[in-house]
Amino acid sequence: MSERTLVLVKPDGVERGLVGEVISRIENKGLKLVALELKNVDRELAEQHYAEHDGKPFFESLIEFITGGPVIAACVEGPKAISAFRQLAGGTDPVEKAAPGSIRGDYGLEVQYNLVHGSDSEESATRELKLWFPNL
Ligand code: DAT
Ligand code: MG
Repeated sequence: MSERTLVLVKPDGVERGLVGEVISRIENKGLKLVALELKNVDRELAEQHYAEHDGKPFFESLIEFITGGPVIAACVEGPKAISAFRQLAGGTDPVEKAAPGSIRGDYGLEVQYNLVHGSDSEESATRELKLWFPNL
């Protein structure tokens, strides 16, 4: 069964020129790109995207970060696409949690600057894809 997930290359990844690297890893895994867009994120989209984190100590800083420069948004499809991309990304903290060989493990140091986002469940993927790609 094929499923779809939302992938973002966050502003740090775009700024550092890691878009091609992330897309290569997605394609090398065998996942397919269904939609791809460079986008400036406004505060409303950022707050909706990260609604589950509203009220946490890092929320304001996270919103400023994600609205601070363009991101790449992609709809990625394949068997188990949601967990497949979470595995490619690695754990949230690039040093403490992400294994070497993962995107965050190979390229990240700080939790806020962890380069990529991937939906964490079917419910999140459906909700996030509607937010980022309303016409898909
Ligand atoms: P993930 O992106 O792995 O799904 P998450 O949903 O728990 O992680 O958090 C969303 C983002 O918020 C995460 O990619 C980076 C930031 N973040 C999470 N925990 C943080 C913390 N303790 N301090 C600063 N930023 C944090
Ligand atoms: Mg998350």
